[in-house]
Amino acid sequence: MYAQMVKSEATNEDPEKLAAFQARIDAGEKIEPKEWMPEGYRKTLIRQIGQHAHSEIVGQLPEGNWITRAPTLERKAILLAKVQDEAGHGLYLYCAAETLGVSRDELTEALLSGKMKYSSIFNYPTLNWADIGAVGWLVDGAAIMNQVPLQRTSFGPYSRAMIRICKEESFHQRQGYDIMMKMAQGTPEQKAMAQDALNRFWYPSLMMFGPSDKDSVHSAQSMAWKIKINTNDELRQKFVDQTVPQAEYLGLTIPDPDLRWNEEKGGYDFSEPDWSEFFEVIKGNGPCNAERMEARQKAWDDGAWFREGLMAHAAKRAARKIAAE
Ligand code: BYC
Repeated sequence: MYAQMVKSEATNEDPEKLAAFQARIDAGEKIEPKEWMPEGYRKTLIRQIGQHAHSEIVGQLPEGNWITRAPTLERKAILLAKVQDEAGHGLYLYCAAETLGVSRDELTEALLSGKMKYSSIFNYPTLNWADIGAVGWLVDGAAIMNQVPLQRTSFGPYSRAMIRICKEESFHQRQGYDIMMKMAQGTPEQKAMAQDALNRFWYPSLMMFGPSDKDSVHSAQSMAWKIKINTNDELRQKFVDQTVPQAEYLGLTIPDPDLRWNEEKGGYDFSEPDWSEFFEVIKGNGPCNAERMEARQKAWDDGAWFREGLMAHAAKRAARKIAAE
C-alpha cells in the first residue's frame, strides 16, 4: 500500500490546478489535508514526514541504552524525559503523515521491509556516558538547525508539529551541552571521554543534513514546494558556524585539521564527511543498522496481540452498532 502510494506517478494533472497550487505556495499559504495537492507533493511529504517519524522512534534506542546507567538520579530523570519526548515527536509526525492518507501501520511496515529510511545518525553506537552528551549537543543541535525552518513548511499539519517539536529539541540540546560541560571540566579522563565522543559524532552529525547539494535528488522540487526551506549544504554550514564556538568554549577540538574561519564568506571552511560511508549507512550497512531494525521488528511483533485485540474490539463495536440500527 505504502509502495503504491509513493510510486504512483502524477499523471495528467490539470495544469491550471498545478499553477494555482504553486501560486498558493508562493504566496506563503498553508496547504491543509483535504485540499487539492499534486500527487508528487503528497508523496514527497509522506516520504519526508514518515522518515522523520521513524528517526524519532529509532532515535530512542541509542539513548534509551543509557537510562539504566545514567550517573545520577537527576541525570536519569532528565534522560528519561528526553527519550519520552522523542516518542511524542514520533507520534505527532505519524499523525501528520496520516492526514495524507497513509496509516501508521503502513509506514511501520515500510520501515521494517526496508522501503523507508530513518536518519543515518542512529546507526552509530553510544559507547559511554559522554556519547549521551554528544548526542544531545550535536545530534539534537543538528536536528534543531534542520527543523526550525521546517516550522514554516507549506503543509499545515507538518508545520504545526514542528513548532512543538522544536521547543522540546532546544531543551534536549541544552541537556547534552550541560553533560559535555561537566565532562570537559572534570578529570583528565572525563575530558578525554568528551573529546573522544566529539571525534566520533562530528562527521556523522554533518551527514544528518543529507548529501551535498550536487547529489541531493529531492532538494530542488522540495524547495519549490516549500517542503524544504533550505538546501542541505546551507544548513550544514550554519550548523558548523554555530557549533565551532561551542566546542571552543568547552575546550574541545573539532576533529578537522582543515577547519578554518573564512572571512570572505563569513563562515568556516570545513572538511566534507566521507560520503561513501554515508551512502553505505543509508543502504543498511552502518555499524548498528541490523541491531536497530531487530529492535523495531521485536517491538512490532510484541505489539501484535494489542493490535489484534484493538481490531477485534472495533469489529465488535461496529457489529453491535449495526445490530442496534
Ligand atoms: N539519513 O535528496 P536528498 C531527530 C536520503 S532525527 C538517511 O537530499 P531530502 C532526532 C534521502 O531520504 C532527524 N537518509 O533528500 C531524533 C534520499 O533518499 P530517498 C530527522 C538520508 O529528503 C531523536 C536520499 O538520501 N530529521 O531529529 O530532500 C533524537 C537523497 O537525499 C539522510 C528529519 O528527518 C540521512 N541523514 O533531504 C535526536 C528532518 N539524508 O528518500 C534527534 C526532515 C538524506 O529518496 N527531513 N537521506 O530514498 C529532511 O529535512 C530531509 O528529508 C533531509 C534529506 C535533509 C534529511
